[in-house]
Amino acid sequence: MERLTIATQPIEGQKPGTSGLRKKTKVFMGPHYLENFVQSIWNAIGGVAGKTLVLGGDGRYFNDRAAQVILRMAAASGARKVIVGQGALLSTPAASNLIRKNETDGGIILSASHNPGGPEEDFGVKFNTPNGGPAAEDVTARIFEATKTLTSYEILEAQDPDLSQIGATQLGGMEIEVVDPVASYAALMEELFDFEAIRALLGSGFRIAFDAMHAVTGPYATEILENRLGAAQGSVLNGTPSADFGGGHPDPNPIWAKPLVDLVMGPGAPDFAAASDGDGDRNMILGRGQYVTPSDSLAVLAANARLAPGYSGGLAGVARSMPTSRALDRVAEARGLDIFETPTGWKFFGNLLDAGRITLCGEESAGTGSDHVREKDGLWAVLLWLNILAETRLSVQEIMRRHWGEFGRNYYSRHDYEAVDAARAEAMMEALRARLAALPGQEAGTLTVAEADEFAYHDPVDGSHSEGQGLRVTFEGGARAVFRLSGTGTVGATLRVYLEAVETDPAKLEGDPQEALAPVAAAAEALAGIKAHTGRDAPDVMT
Ligand code: VG1
Ligand code: CO
Repeated sequence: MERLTIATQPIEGQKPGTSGLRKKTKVFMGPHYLENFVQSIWNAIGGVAGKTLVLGGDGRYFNDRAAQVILRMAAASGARKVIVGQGALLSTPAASNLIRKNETDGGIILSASHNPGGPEEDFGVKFNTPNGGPAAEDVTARIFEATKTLTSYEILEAQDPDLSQIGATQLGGMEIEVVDPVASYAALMEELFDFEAIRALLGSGFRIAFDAMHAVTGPYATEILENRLGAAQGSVLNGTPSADFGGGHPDPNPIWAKPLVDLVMGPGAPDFAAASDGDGDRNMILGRGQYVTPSDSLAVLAANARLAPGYSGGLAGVARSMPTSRALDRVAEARGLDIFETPTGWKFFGNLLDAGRITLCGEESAGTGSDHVREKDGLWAVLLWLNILAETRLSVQEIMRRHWGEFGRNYYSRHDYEAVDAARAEAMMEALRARLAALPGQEAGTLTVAEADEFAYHDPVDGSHSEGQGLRVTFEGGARAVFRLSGTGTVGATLRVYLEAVETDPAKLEGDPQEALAPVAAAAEALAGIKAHTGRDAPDVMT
């Protein structure tokens, strides 16, 4: 086994986005591309000599090859040990759990999350720090800086170690421990939730469906929902991970998981249904005849978390990303909980969770989680919902009616314009940005602007500051429109327009969201000129 030093040159554009570095798979497979980025991670964290890391991914195309390259690079740079999920598979929350449980020096997750996979689609690499969470902005900035000055990387010339068998092996003096990807995570879930109560619910004729979308949660959901909780066999749909996610987008929303939505809206619907994304950190919650928006789900979980053993002591506080609806704020206010508003991306919750300022947090993009790990966690959200349903014996629809009746309803929808010409999208944002200060008092469609600004975040724990985190316009009466460019796309720019309207009139709590939001959508168009700037008549995706 020979340790090689390979000469290389900086590769442009290796700048981590909202969640790690995401590019077309072919780009990642290009000469030195993966190696450069991984060596830059090592360089940015002071090397990996003597360190222990966790490694795994969502099973997409190139996951297996990339894992072998990273192992040989870790060994060449003197890492002590790498803990790898069997078959190089780990869901994102399970990787976070292993990083924490084993008190490691961090880990690498191979995933482009909800983006499609395959040779023509997307791949991604993300570094998580010893707290189990995605690297904070100062670390990702150091990684990016390192990519710009790189001249060589270290790699071992060796045969591929066998990652298909659980157990310990060696690679050039480095220990590799191949672990069951599910075991430690499932044990953590048993600590947090009342499995007996959920088992009783599922044994009482309550039927569930979980769509793993051909992605990494299949084995987790099968073990936890079917084997341990006794859900009927076949409750887990599309449960075998595949390299191209069955040719679909592993994105749990009403567009990409439409068959599941059709199932709960049709005859013979199950009582509860859910889906998760490519890497298992997102969730979509459904009940018979009911779609629960992620923002509402977060609010419901915050209001009812006490019903689960892991949260029976109450919540220290809660947080949501800025574009997430303010349904959570209503719960926080009613319950006297501290609430924080952070920029988009899970990395911004890390400090609040580490400092014990919050217990629960979430994003409108179908991510909810708690202080049990430092990532959002799809199956965790499903289990907390099931625990709440087991305790209350209410239907999902009844839970939502009760929630809106108590707190009011924040109608909410996100309109995405995908693969827009980047310069045109930037121009739209720039034009709106320039007008923000002048907007208060102006009319936009049938609404009047109350406040407008560009969101910046001051981290109350470490004092760090993040600028340019989305343009937000609040209207009189409490409606809101937020504009942001995505940091996870791989083609052009994706414009996200987040729309919200508050309703407390008991007679208007069960309307159609797009109808309730039509005045806000019209106001957003009037203010930003989306159609003229992007050349698009309508959004590509509405969630
Ligand atoms: C999107 C979501 C954001 C989420 C991020 C990573 O980012 O909006 O809320 O944290 O994806 O989620 P952006 O920059 O495209 O809006 V995942 O499940 O893709 O790791
Ligand atoms: Co994800």
